[in-house]
Amino acid sequence: MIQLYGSPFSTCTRKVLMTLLETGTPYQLNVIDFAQREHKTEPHVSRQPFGQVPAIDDDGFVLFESRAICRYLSAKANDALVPTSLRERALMDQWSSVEQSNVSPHAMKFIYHYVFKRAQEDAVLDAARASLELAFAALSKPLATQPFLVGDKLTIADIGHMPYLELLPTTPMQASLDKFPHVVAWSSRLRERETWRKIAGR
Ligand SMILES: N[C@@H](CCC(=O)N[C@@H](CS)C(=O)NCC(=O)O)C(=O)O
Repeated sequence: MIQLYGSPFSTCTRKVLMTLLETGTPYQLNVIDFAQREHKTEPHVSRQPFGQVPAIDDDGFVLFESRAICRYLSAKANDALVPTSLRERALMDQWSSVEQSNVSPHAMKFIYHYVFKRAQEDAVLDAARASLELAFAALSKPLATQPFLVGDKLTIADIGHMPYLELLPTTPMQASLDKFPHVVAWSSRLRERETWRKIAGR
């Protein structure tokens, strides 16, 4: 059985949890206690050299980096969450890169400030808001005509955005999100999936 090392509140762990649930992969979550700094000490740093979560151990095969883990888990499940055609796979990779570069770092500024209470300067939040609005405008284009980022099937690219779509509406970014109805509709569809509701505890 897949051993997952992470925290149920960590955004990156949540991507892996959703992938595990969407693929019906049996797993065991081993909670890494941040308060005890377990993420920065052995045995965790042998699994994840940067002292971060998540990491998995699949029968002795250890893997870290949430997006790589999601790809691996999907591949193990007959690539359930990856499109079959070359061009659709390329589009999935494109939107995953957008999540990694244009969404996650900026969304985390709001999440640090408003959810985890790690204060960010106003200028940092303003810059993050501008970057996120640019990303939401880009995401709106495919979402105007299809339910998911790549056609009509959930892929890893959608899953990657989920932790941010769950938490940003609890911050002042809600006002920005409201300017992008296709993003809001996509977010609602994803947030209502049974798998995500389980992760979010709803
Ligand atoms: N690129 C890594 C990022 C992992 C990451 O930033 N994890 C956070 C929790 S979501 C963490 O462990 N933070 C603690 C730290 O950096 O000390 C991934 O996608 O797995």
